[in-house]
Amino acid sequence: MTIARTVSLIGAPTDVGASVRGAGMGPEALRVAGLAEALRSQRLTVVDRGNLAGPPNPWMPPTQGVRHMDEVVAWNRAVFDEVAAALGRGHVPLLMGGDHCLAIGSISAIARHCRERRKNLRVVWLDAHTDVNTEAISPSGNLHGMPVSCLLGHGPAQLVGWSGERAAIAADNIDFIGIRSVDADEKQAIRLLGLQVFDMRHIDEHGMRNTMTEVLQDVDEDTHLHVSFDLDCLDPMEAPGVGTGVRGGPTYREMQLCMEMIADTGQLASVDVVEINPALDVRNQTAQLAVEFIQSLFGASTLAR
Ligand code: 4U7
Ligand code: MN
Ligand code: MN
Ligand code: MN
Repeated sequence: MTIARTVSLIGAPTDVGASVRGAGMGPEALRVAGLAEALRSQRLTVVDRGNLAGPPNPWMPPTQGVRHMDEVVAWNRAVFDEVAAALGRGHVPLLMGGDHCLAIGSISAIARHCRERRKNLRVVWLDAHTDVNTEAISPSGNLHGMPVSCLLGHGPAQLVGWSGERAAIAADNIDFIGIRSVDADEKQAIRLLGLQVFDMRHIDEHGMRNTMTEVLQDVDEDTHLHVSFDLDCLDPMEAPGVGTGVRGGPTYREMQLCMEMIADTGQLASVDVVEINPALDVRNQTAQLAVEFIQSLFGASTLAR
C-alpha cells in the first residue's frame, strides 16, 4: 500500500559538530546527485526547502569538553523549527546534513510531534559509531559523537530537553545497525543505558535479514519510524566521502536489504542523511550511493512498480 506522500528536503550545510571540515557541502552534493529527481521518479512529491542558515565554523578547540557549543545550538534550533514545520504540514522531512549533531534538533522535533499525535517513535540509527558520548567522556569533544546521549537526556544541558521532556527518546526506542567503532567509555554507557546495538559481528553471524526482522518486529500502524543515516555506516571502499570512515561495513546488498525491509513496514515518516563529506569524496560517488539507498528506503524495488 502506498499513500501519496510529500517529502520536504531540508538542507543544513554545516560541519560545526564534526572532526574534519567538509560535511557542510553535503546538501549540495545530494542535490547534484539528483536526490529530488530520483524520489519524484517513484511518484513522490518532493519540495526542496533550500538550505537553512547558521553560523560559520569557528574551528576552535573544546571548552568544557565540547567544541562549538553555541554554533551547534544555533544550527540545531534552525533544524528543529524546520523539521517541526514540515511535520506540521504532514510532510516527510528529509534532513540533508551536515554532520550528525543535527540529529539532536531533528529527532527532538520528531519526538515532540509523536507525543502530540500519540505515535510510538522508533529510531533506526545506521552508523559505524554509536554517537553516545557525552562532554564528560568524549575523547574528541566533537558533538557529532554525542547526539544519542543528548536525545536520551544525558548530554550537555544546552542540548537536552528540546522535545519538551528531558529525554526525547528512551533506550527502547532506538536500534543501532552497522556499529564497529565504540569508544572505551561509550561501551560502559551502552551497557548502563541498555541500548540495543546490532554491531557488525551480529550482522556477520545472523545476517541483515534476521537483524532487521528483529529490529522491526514491533513496528505497527501507530509507529513513526525515523531513520538516521550516517553515510559512514557503509564501507569506506564504497563510500569514501566521509570524515570518520571505519572499514568493515555492510555490503551494498546488505544495506539495500536493510533499506527495503524498512520501506516494507510502510511506516517510514522522517529521515536524516548526514556526514557526507564531498571534500573527501571521489566524483560524488558517496552522495550518489546515498541517493540509491534513499530510493530503496522510500520503496523503490527491482520488480515492484
Ligand atoms: B559520527 C568518535 F572518538 N567516537 O566521539 C568521537 F572515534 O556522527 C567519533 O558517527 C564520532 O560520524 C563519530 O569523536 C561521529 C571518535
Ligand atoms: Mn553518526
Ligand atoms: Mn559515524
Ligand atoms: Mn528495540
